[in-house]
Amino acid sequence: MAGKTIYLSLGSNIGDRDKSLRTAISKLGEAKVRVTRVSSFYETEPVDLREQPWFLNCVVQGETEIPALDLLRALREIESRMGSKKLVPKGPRLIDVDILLYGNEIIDTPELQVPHPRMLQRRFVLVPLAEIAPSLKHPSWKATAGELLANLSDASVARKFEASK
Ligand code: PH2
Ligand code: MG
Ligand code: MG
Repeated sequence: MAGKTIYLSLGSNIGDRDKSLRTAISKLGEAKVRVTRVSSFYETEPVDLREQPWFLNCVVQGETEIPALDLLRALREIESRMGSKKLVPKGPRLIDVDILLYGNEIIDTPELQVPHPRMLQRRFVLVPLAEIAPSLKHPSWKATAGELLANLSDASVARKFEASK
């Protein structure tokens, strides 16, 4: 069975952010995700709730056979096993793994909305997404990821992160 191509957004703004992103990526197999591409890591200015530390964000492309809601639960499992706690909505966290796209599907349930409803307004999502999939175009979008980024009005900062070795 051919799997669905999925895109995930990963973020961390507490503790060793770089390590947390790498650990979460290495655990995606536990959620039955085969990782096919990983973007660079970007240091990004917090949006929505602005009074919090800057994030490290990246986007992962993968393939999976499991249904979207099972995937969501498996990703939550990874977050909580890593010790991540969401104390404040949109606030600081050790690791956040969000589903951006699940194939060409549109999902609109209380628990899960795909495409992620705010993804096209967010530089911290579109910069890494356009890096690994510039010509990606979901059927509900007017343009490709690269074109949407070129026309994005979000003025928040997203700069490439160079890990200290
Ligand atoms: N996540 C949020 C809220 N704000 N800002 C940035 N830069 N990166 C994030 O991952 C992020 C955010 C809620 O999940
Ligand atoms: Mg999030
Ligand atoms: Mg989340």
